[in-house]
Amino acid sequence: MHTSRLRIAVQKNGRLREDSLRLLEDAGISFRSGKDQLKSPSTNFPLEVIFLRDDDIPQYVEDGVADVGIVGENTVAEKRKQNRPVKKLGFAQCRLSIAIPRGTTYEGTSWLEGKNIATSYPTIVREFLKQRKINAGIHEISGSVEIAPGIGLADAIADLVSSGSTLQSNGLQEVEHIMSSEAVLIAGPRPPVNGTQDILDQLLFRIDAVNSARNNKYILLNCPNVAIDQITSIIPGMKSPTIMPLARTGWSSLHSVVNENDFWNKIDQLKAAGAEGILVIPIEKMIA
Ligand code: PRT
Ligand code: ZN
Repeated sequence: MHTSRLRIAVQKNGRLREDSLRLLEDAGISFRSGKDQLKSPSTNFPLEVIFLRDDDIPQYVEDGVADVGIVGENTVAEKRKQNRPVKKLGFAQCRLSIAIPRGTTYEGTSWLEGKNIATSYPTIVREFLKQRKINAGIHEISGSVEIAPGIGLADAIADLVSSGSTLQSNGLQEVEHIMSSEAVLIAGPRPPVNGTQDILDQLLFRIDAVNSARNNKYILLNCPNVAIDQITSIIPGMKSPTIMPLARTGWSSLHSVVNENDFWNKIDQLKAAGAEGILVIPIEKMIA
């Protein structure tokens, strides 16, 4: 039995909060809800959530005030604290890009020479420019970066982009992709103490089960027995599909698992191979 708890830092308000808490809940870790709390101990797992601004999470994790934290890779790269990325979490995907006014001819990074770039990511942008031997001014602003060119504050911006609609509605075009980012679980520089490594291992095991389930679907279909081999090669599943005879002679029901990413492609192949009555069902947890 552990008396210790793993302290995990989660964004207090913002884009990461809901998905971070949902991941923990899907991993079977429950909390008493309450939005204004600074700390929330789990009621059924030796873990405590500490709610912080995302910018502060790398420092708190470095200092050991939190054992682990959930932040964007962009924040980890910007803050440059002693953080170890432990696991990518598959949400909050975005990219940090440079954008300039639409209609401007851009012939490469040399366009940026001598220009002013507004950004909330000065460290990452400075490094990007240094590697390309470009001299440009960096104007650090903390929010609404996309309006900077329009009000004459900067020639270009470097900001996070997901759908691209913010750039679009501010008359900007994306010209350089600096980095891709998603939410990541980070740990501090020192090895965890008092049994928290065991708790972290259990948490990571559960996160894997949740994320594999999210990325896969359970699939059931009917097929003529002559098509079983071909269909098995299309959807081999975790070990191999389950095959059960149908009451109708010469036909079987085949059950397997299919990855979300090539799902539609597989469905087309299955139909071509003679599959009928295809059912696709979400999986709640998946343990290999
Ligand atoms: O208050 P606190 O400091 O905790 O929050 P914050 O305002 O710094 O962060 P928040 O909640 O906006 O974002 C937290 C994290 O979410 C970021 O660090 C990224 O890792 C991730 N993330 C993913 C994003 C986006 N996608 C995103 N699209 N963060 C911000 N944006 C913004 C972007 O800055 C721009 O204003 O959304 C706009 C662009 O979106 P599109 O869809 O129009 O392209
Ligand atoms: Zn922030």
